[in-house]
Amino acid sequence: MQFKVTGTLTLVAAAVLLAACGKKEEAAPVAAPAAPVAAAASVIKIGHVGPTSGAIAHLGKDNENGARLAIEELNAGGVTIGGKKVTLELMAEDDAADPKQGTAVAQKLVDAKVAGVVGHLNSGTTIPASKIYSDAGIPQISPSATNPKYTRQGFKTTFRMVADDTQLGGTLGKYAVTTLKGKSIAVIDDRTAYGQGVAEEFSKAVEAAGGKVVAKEFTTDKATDFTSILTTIKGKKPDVVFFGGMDAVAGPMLKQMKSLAIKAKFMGGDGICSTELVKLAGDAITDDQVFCAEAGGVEGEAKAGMEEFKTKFKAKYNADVQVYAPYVYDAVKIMVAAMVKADSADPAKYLPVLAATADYKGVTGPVSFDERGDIKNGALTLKTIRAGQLTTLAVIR
Ligand code: ABU
Repeated sequence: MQFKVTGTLTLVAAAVLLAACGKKEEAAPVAAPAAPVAAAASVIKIGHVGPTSGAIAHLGKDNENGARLAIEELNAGGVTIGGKKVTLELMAEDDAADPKQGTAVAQKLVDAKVAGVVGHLNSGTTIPASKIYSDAGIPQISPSATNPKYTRQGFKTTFRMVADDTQLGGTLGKYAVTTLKGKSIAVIDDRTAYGQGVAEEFSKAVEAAGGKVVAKEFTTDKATDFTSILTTIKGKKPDVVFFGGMDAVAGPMLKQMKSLAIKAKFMGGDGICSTELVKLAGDAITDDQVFCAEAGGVEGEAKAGMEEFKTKFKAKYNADVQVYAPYVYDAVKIMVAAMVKADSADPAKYLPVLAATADYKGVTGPVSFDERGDIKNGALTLKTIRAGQLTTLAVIR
C-alpha cells in the first residue's frame, strides 16, 4: 500500500497511517513540523469563476484576467493581515456558463476553503452557486450577473458590482421608444436567467413608454440557426429587434438578419456589449444599427482611471477589455481591502466590513453596497457601434 504525503498531510499523520498499516517507521517524528503549517497559513485563496470554455470563453477569460491582474498587483505591493505578510492565491475555475458545472465548482472552492469568491459571470450560474457560498458563509462578489434575484434571496454573502436587469431592461426599453422612435418592437431571448429576465424588463418598459411589442420569440444560448424566428419576426415589420442574451448568439443572429434583409435596429443588454460582437457579426453591422448598454460606467475624473486600466490590461494580455474585466479587478481589490481592514481573512470577520464598503475608489468608479449587496447608484453606459467600434453615447444613472 502506498501513501502520498502531501503538503497538508503532516508527518505525524503519515506516521500514524504507516503504523496502522503495520509498517515500521524509522525514527518517526513525534511533533508536526512548524514550517508547512506556517506556510499554509500565510496563503489566502481567492476563487474566481467564469466560463473559460464554450461559446463565451472570451468573456470568461477577460474576467479571469481582471482577477489575475488584481492579485498580481496586490502581491507585488505587499498585503499584511493579522500582523503578517500574506500571499494571495487565485483559484480560477471554469463553469462553462452551465448552472450544474457552476454549482460543482462552487462546492470545489468551498471545499478548498477559499476566503472569498469573485464570480460567477452569468446569472444562470451565479444564482445557484450563491446558495452554496451562503451556506458556507463565504462572501461572493459577482462582477457581471445582472438578474435581480441574485441579491434578493436574503443571503448576507452576495454582492454585485453592476446595475441589475431592472435598470438595464428598463432604460433600454424606454430608449427604444423615446429616442430610437421604435413603434413596433420584436423581442427575442435565450431562455437563460439573464436573457429572459432582461427581455421581460425591456418589454415592460417598451409598453410603459407607449411602444408595442409585436413579437416575442425565444432561442437558446447554444443555438446557431435563427432563420425560423427571424422569418416570423420579419413578417411583423418591427422597427427594433431586442435580444436578451450574449454576444456569441447575437453575432450570428445579426448576420442572419442581414441575409433576410431585416433592416431593424438591433438592441441588447450588457451581454452583447462586447468588443467581440463586432468580430462575430462581421460586416452585418451598419453604423448606428446596434445599441447596447454596459451595466456600469464612469464619468468625469473617474474616466482617467478606467483608461489607465485598459492600457495596462492591453499591455499585459495583448487583448482589449471585453466588458467586465475592470469590475472583476475592482471586486478582488475591494474584497482584499475588507480583509485588510478587518485584519482577518476569516469570512465571518471580514464579511461585515465588506458589506460596509463605502465610496471605494475603483477603476469602475466609486463603489458602495446597499443593504442587499447591490452597488449603490449604479450606472449604465449606453453604446452604439460606429465604424466597427463600440462608441459611448451616454452614461445614465
Ligand atoms: N449580465 C449579462 C451577462 C451575465 C449575466 O448572465 O447576467
